Order: sequence, then C-alpha cells, then structure tokens
Amino acid sequence: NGHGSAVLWLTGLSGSGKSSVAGALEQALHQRGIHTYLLDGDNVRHGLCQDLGFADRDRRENIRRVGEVAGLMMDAGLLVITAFISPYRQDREDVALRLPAGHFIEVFVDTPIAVCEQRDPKGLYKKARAGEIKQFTGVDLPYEAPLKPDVHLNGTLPIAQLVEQLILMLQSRKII
Ligand code: GGZ
Repeated sequence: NGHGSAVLWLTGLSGSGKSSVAGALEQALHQRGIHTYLLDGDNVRHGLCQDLGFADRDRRENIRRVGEVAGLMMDAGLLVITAFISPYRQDREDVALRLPAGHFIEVFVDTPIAVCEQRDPKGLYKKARAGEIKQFTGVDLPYEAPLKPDVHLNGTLPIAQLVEQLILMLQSRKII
C-alpha cells in the first residue's frame, strides 16, 4: 500500500476530544486502505507504561516511551496516531527530534478547559476539583499548549469536520 509513514501527535487536555478525533480519523483512513496504529492511554498505560502514574517525571517517561514505540511503528510503515495529553513542550519536542525530519506532525486539539470540564465524561475534573484526584492537568498541573503546532484544531467543532481537516492535511503533505 503506497502511503507514507508519519506520527500524527495529538495533544490537548483531558476531555479535549483527542481520543474521539483519533478514533474517527483511524476509521476514515482504514476506509482508504491506509495502515494505521493508534496509541493512547487505553493500550499503553495498562501495559508498556503500567508502572507510571501522573507525576511530572512519570508523564515525561510515558511520553518518551510512546515516542520511541511510535518511531518503531513508523519504521514498519504505519501511519501512527497518538492521543496523549503530553502536557510538556519539551517532551513533545524531544519526541520530534528522535524522528526523521518532517515525520512528526503536532496536532493541537484546542478545547477550552471550561468546555472540557463541562464534558467531563469520566467525572475526573469533578474529582480533581474536589481534591480526590491529585496532579490533574489543568487543575493542579500545567498544560503547555503548542506555540506552533502543525495543525491547530478547534476542539469544539464536530468530530467529522476535524477528521476532514486532518485528511486534507495528510493529502497536501502527500502522506496519503
Ligand atoms: C490527567 C489523568 C489523571 C491526571 C487520570 N491528570 O480523559 P482521560 O482520563 O480518558 O484521559 C486522561 C488520561 C491521561 O493520560 P495520558 O497518558 O494522556 O497523560 S500524559 O500524556 O500526561 O502522560 C484522564 C486520565 O488519564 N487521568 N489521572 N492526574 N489525566
């Protein structure tokens, strides 16, 4: 299958829509016969990173490992999509530097925290505000928004629209 490989790195707050966009994008790509792999907390934090929590240094190690695995999958010819908060600029930059130039595509899923908190699908913001969860991004710990993301998505728009934007971007970069 003659498509390019890349790492599409989604970053944004909890509840910003990263996983939904990533899942819908993956479906759209499969329909076009493109081979993908989606890395997210669900398949990483229970295995590869099961020893890590949410303190700063654990998150940094989480992102480092994900970056390394994404690179290996990319080498295998996959279009890799990742969906992690990845709150620190330096960590995202370090991942980018470990990949061949132009193969790291930073996608900022930009959703105001007020909206994320309103969505609160797992009730985590509520718990964080109540002090039941510590070190929650956006509440106790910072989120460093990308200054120059490759793609800046408005996370309050419908998922289908965001997926279309990403497909067009991948086409214009000749990755698909
Ligand atoms: C942030 C937390 C926390 C804390 C549990 N802070 O919305 P979710 O539930 O499904 O996604 C969040 C996920 C964040 O894991 P990541 O691996 O993406 O984080 S990082 O990139 O910073 O390493 C949230 C849940 O785990 N969660 N505790 N304290 N999110």
